[in-house]
Amino acid sequence: MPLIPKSHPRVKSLLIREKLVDGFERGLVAKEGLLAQGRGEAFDYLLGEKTGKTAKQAIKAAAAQLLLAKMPVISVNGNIAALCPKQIVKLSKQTKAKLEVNLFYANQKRKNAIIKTLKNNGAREILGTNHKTSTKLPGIDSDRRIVDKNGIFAADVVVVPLEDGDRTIALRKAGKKVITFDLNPLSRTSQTANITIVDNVTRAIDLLIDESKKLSKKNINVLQKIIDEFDNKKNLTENVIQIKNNLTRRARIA
Ligand code: PTJ
Repeated sequence: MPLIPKSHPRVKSLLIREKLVDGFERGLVAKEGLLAQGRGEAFDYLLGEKTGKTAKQAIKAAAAQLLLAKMPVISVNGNIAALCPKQIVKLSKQTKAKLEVNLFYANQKRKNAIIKTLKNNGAREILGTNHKTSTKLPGIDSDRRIVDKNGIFAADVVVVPLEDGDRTIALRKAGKKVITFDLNPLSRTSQTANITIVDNVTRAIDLLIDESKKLSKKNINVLQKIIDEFDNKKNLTENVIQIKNNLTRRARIA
C-alpha cells in the first residue's frame, strides 16, 4: 500500500518525471530536455504544484487569443511530445491550430519519433517535415530557426511550450503573438511572450482545451475584451510574489 495517495502533488510530479524519462528512452526527448524538466520541477515545487489564479487568467487569455487567430500554430518539441501528445493534438483540433515540429536540438531520428507519436495520437497534418517548404526565421542561431513557410513563418499566433528565449524574441520581432507554458516566471520566454501560462504544461493543457471549448461560443468582442484586460507583466509579478510567499511560509515551518 502506498503511503501517499496517487492524487498527491508529489506523486503526480514523480509520474510526470517518469513520462519524460520514458519519452527519452523512446527517442523523443533530448538529453537537455531532462535538464529542462528538472528546472521546471524546481519552479513547480516553489509554486505549490497546483494551477494558481494567475495561470487560470493566462489560460483564459490564451484560449481567447487562439480563437481570434487567423492562423494559429502550435510548435511541438521533444518534451511536449513525451508529456502530453494526446492533449496537444486535441488542442490543435479544438482551436484549428496547425501542428509544427520544431526542435532546438535538431535530429532527424528524433523528429521522426515525435511525428510518429503525434500521428498515433490522432494528428493528421504535421508541419516541419518538408524541406521544400522550409525557411529561416531571422534572429535565431539555433536549429529552431528552420520553420515551415506554411506554418510558424506565416502564423499570426504561435504557441511555444517549454521554449528558449531567443525564438520568442524572434517571433515577437516578426510580429507574431506568442503564447507559452513556462514554470519559470523569470525566464526570457516568460518575460517576452504575450501570454505566459506559468504552470506545468501537463496540468494547464487540459484547462486550455476546456477553456477554448467554452469560449468558442463567444463573439469576437467578448474574446478581444478578455485579451485586452489581460496583463502579462502583472501576472508574472504575481507569480514571483507567490513564490516568495511560499518560500517564507516553508521557511517558517522549518
Ligand atoms: O526537443 P528540443 O530539441 O526542442 O528541446 C526542448 C528543450 C526543452 C530541451 C529546450 O527548449 C530547452 O532547452 O528549453 P529550456 O531553455 O531549458 O527552457 C525550458 C523552460 O521550460 C524552463 O524555463 C523550465 O522551467 C520550463 N519547464 C520545464 N518543464 C516544464 C516547464 N514549463 C512548464 N511545464 C513543464 N512540464
